[in-house]
Amino acid sequence: MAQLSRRYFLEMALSGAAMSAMPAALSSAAAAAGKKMNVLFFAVDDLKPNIGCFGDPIARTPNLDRIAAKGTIFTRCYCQQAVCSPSRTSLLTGLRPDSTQVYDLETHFRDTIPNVVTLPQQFKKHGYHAQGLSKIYHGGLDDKQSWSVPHWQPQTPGYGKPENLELMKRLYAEIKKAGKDPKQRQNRPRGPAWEDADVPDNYFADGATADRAIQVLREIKDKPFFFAVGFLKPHLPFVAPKKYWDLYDPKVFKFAEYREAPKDCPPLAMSSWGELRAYYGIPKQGPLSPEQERSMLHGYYAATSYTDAQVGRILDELEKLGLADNTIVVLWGDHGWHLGDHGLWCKHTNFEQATRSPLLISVPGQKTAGSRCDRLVEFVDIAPTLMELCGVPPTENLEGLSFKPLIEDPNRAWKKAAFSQYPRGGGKGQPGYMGYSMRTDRYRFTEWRPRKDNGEKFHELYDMEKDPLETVNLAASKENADLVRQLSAMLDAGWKGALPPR
Ligand SMILES: [Ca+2]
Repeated sequence: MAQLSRRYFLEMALSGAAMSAMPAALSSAAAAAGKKMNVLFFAVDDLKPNIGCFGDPIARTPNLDRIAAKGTIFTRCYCQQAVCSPSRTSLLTGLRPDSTQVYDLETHFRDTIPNVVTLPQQFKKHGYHAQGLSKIYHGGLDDKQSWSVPHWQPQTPGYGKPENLELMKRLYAEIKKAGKDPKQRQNRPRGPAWEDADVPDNYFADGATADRAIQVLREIKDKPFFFAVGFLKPHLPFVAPKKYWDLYDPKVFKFAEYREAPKDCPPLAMSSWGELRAYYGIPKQGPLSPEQERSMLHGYYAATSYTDAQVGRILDELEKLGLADNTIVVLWGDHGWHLGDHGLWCKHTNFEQATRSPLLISVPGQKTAGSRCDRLVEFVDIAPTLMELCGVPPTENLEGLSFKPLIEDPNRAWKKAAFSQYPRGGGKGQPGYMGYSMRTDRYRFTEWRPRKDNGEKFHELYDMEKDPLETVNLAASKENADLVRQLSAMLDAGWKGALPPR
């Protein structure tokens, strides 16, 4: 029976065939009552898997752990490009960056693929109320067609301490005085990279978003919904109410063990972490001071706990309203983050720390509650999975695979590789490079291809079993030439070549 149902699910997933409204193996009391499955969809900005249920001994994330206890943790999930808008666009369309043509923070997918039907839009088309709060698409790049009602953005201050509010006023005034518009992205002044103001949760955006989410749940509880709630933390600046900083003794934070570029790696692999350097008081060149580094670590964890608490308030309301039995809860962080490893901060690379992203899902009635799945999955898989779980037909040309079979059986055979990419260089008429990266069970392999001409390619190869910190690029060594050739062929075969056997 188990064997039969596994094959059945795999075939369903691969063929993209008509979906049953509520697959038998995941049926629940909700199905018996004839209720449709809702989706509560949490998008967390810059959250890496430094989370209790992912095995982080420091993180205080009881509410993310609550989702895990009722669902599945995906320990090896990869984003398709380690920066906000390309990653989110890919996830929300179920298409990879080469199909969306969104590689930066400016391009809107309606300009490149105007007729695409997004994940929330498909739910809307099939009888669901689709609503989004705060950052779901990247800031300023919202998509009206995705939602049943206008998207909502929190309007809250960026800092809580009077001296930081004063500083921001001064920085804005300086930019205006220089004849520039401080509201434009490239001119926007940056304040301190962290802050521990003693303010209530809803003083900042994520607390206000949770307040709004609770109100919305009460309004939409009687109709099937796809409800997307975005959180801005732990994105920089690491501004969180003081009580979340107080959860951690600063002495517990350990600095990254390996702090250099990998031996023999091409310079293209590295970033200059310009995002962090734009913040007030951060050096424009060279490393952070140990004090700054400790504050960065402390701030990242505090901001994560702050968001975790907001997730918890919404989960409480879901339960209070009696919706927990027919609501799938899914939570993801849009990419990983370098917390000092390789001497790097922020995202913007193809390394494991930037591409590996947290994914949690709980499906009411799932028999594998509390399970951990170590198979390779990708963000493009989320759209087909949610459509299948809710009996919503799949949109056209999806480039991911529903991982519902892994929710059923976390140990079954699955994809041979997960794919990410990152552009480097270019701009001002220069085509630059695209780094195509592939995570297999054992290796990370990256090929930097010139985007327009036939110039030189550069390779990176890391043995993640023997060298999980990616300290040595093995691609440079002649003895690995055969392995590089094999992995290169696998990269060329792409995601279709990495699908599980039927
Ligand atoms: Ca992000």
